[in-house]
Amino acid sequence: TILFDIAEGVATVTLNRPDKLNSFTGQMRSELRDALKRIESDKAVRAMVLTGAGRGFCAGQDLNDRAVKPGDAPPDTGATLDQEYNPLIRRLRALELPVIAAVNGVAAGAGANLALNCDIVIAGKSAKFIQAFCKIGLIPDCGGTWMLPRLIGRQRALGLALLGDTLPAEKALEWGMIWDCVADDVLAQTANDMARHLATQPTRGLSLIKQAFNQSPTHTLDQQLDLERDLQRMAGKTEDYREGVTAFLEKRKPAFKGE
Ligand code: LHQ
Repeated sequence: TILFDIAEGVATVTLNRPDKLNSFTGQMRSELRDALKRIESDKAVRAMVLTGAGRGFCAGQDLNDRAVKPGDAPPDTGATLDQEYNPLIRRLRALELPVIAAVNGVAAGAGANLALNCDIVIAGKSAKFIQAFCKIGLIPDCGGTWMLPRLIGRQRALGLALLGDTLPAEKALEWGMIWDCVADDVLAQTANDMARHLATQPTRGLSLIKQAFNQSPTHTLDQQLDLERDLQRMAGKTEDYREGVTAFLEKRKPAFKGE
């Protein structure tokens, strides 16, 4: 249910249940977890692209898995989040390399918020984002209630969450929810080009940037200044920093190793 490929320092993870718009089954969650684990342990991987096969990106939880027979107790949705989705989101956000979401079609429910947890979101023109949860009596999960107001402000975030309206990619771009919106037929190439570029950059430094931004929303300015000092100290000790300065002074292109 997941396709996995590594080339030129880029791991491409493709959600692959196109008939069901790549909605999440337990198997897909565990395959995605394994893919992220492989990326964590492979030093040659220095950027990741997450995308979907077929006409959808991901339609969220597979609702067939959540059907309740009359008389049966409903499955504990909190436990599903605790044991399966939340660890995936934490893992994705903690990856020490840049993650690009190439949103090729509809991203609904957990699928929308999975995309928004990537570092850079690029969508095809026909893509759309739906906080579909309210339509089945649930609340936005996978970090949606944390991420959305920070990306687009409380009014727009709460409106999307309460109404479950479809947000087309171009409007998502206008609202600052995503990085870019490109023609459908160039989406995969655009994301791959960006990922290949990022895979040649100072990976350790980029991961420290990510850490700073991940922590910033809960910090005061004083706390963030302290964090910047600590992370900059680490960045300043990397080989890539040394190479970056040397290459600049020698007026040549730097050759970063990611360390
Ligand atoms: C699907 C799904 C789907 C199964 C399309 N499941 N089959 C966390 C923790 C624990 C529990 C619960 O949930 C969560 C988090 C969540 O993600 S909750 C939110 C779950 N997602 C949704 O509510 C979205 C449901 N899907 C839709 O509203 C529509 O399919 C959208 C708007 C995404 C796309 O609409 P269309 O482009 O018109 O496509 P379609 O509806 O015809 O779907 C194509 C096929 O995919 C169809 O199957 P079929 O066999 O009839 O051709 C759908 O049944 C199937 N599919 N989403 N989530």
